[in-house]
Amino acid sequence: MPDTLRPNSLDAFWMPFTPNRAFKADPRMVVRAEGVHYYTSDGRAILDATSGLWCCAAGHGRKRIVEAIQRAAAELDYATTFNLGHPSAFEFANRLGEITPDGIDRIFFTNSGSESADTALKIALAYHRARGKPGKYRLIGRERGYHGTNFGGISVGGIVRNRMTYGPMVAGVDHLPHTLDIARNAFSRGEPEHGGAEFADALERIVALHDASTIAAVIVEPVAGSTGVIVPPKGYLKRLRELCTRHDILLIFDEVITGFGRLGAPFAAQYFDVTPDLITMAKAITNAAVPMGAVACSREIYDTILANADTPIELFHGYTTSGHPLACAAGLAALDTYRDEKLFERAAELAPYWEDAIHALRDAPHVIDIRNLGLIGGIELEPRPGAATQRALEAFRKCFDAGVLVRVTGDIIAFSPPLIVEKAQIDRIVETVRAALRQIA
Ligand code: PXG
Repeated sequence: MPDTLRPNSLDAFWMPFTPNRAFKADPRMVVRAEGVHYYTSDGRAILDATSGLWCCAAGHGRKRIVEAIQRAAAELDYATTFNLGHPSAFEFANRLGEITPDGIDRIFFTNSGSESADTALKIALAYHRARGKPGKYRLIGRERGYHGTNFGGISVGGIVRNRMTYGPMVAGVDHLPHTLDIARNAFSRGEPEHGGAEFADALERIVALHDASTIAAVIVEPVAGSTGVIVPPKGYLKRLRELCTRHDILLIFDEVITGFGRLGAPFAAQYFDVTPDLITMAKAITNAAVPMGAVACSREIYDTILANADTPIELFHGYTTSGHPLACAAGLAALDTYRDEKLFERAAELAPYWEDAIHALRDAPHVIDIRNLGLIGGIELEPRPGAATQRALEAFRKCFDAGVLVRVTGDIIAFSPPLIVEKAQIDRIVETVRAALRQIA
């Protein structure tokens, strides 16, 4: 690394979800990005097979978005949205409402996926209270769910390491079983065949245990990303929707990963033709050029909370930078980019090629399952005896050294290439992973 690019010390920055000691002993630095590539401090191009962190859907360094941010910063650097307005926040909410499912178009702005998850849970509770049903307070998540790192999100989330350190979680939470069933569904192409109804029917058991009159909401990722790409079995989400409706329980889709074209439709809700009551989003909402998140709510929820408020402020919730002008400008430019370049359609067209490409790794060493949907892929490796997660970590390093950035979680290699990826680049990702798997023990 040239000296000019090496910070004096790597100690001060406490890196998130990173083995700090290992990283700082052997750092990987990127200093520039454009299109589907990062460029390292030593001048190498790295093909980004993860869209940053599932977020740069249109690829990196998009001029239209950069210029929109520059203009916004020069014109209105900041304005609160507490009891004061600025046009781009309203405009962006309207534009988001044009691509969300019909009627799910009341938009609350946050700054991240974690804040979106907690916001959605709070809105669900406020809704039932506004309807005179404050007894509906339980929140139902799912094993292996990821809804960010705030207390609400880790409570409904299902990742033990994200929870066990942090003491009592939010009270009144229960969990559905996760839907990964490698024994029956290994190497499924797209939605797995087995288990849809039975995994969803687990909600009936939770209802039988607690009674529906105590349950506010169910929150799930339509496709679980962080815990290694878990694609819902056929019929699962439809059945979950039916059960929630039957029991007067709100259904929240956490679309922080699946939103903005990842599956070839604006949201997973449209892809699966299942309409939740609330949708959380973040990441690609601005192509990740400025941090932002949002929660889209049904009109029924918004109208009920507004109509029944007993104080002028209807919802006691919000963030200093909710609807920040730079984020709104980036978001509007991102939506223009997605629309004009037809990137959601492009993802849908590329999905079969992507599916064939990653399933070609079935015979590569250590592979015990391959999962895919839209432009998402996951390859599960057999854990090395006594050293779980090591194989995937080594594969990650080999791929990076060979110029391809993948993401690993446990013993799973996860992919979410930018929606602008070319077929030849998909081939390169797959061949790089194959070579990496051949090199590791
Ligand atoms: N919900 C879902 C479904 C997510 O995937 C969040 C909420 C939280 O978003 P913020 O913006 O607060 O990070 C996420 C985040 C990974 C990985 O490796 C995925 C996420 C974050 C970090 C790593 O898969 N998703």
